[in-house]
Amino acid sequence: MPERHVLYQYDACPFCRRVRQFVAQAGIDLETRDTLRDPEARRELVEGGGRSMVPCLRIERDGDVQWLYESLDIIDYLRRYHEAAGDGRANARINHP
Ligand SMILES: N[C@@H](CCC(=O)N[C@@H](CS)C(=O)NCC(=O)O)C(=O)O
Repeated sequence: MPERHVLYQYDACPFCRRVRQFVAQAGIDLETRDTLRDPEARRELVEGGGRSMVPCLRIERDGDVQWLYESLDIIDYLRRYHEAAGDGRANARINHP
């Protein structure tokens, strides 16, 4: 069963940039929400994940929702997921902020 992933982030955040760069290099198609420009996105993040910290990956699987914080954990998760799915260039390297 495929998962649905949404990245909560904003442009100026270096940790978000690190995740966005990995996603771009890996050729992963990922929906994003900007928590600075979009108050609704920020509310979803705080209510769902419990913190306003970004980046945060919302993972939906079989109706269950998990909120994953920490840029390196998000990259690791996406890498493994897309490697297992056999798509993307999931071995792309990580840039440090
Ligand atoms: N260790 C975290 C650091 C994330 C972080 O510090 N994010 C900042 C923005 S650059 C933030 O969201 N600060 C506000 C908050 O914690 O609510 C990571 O690697 O993702």
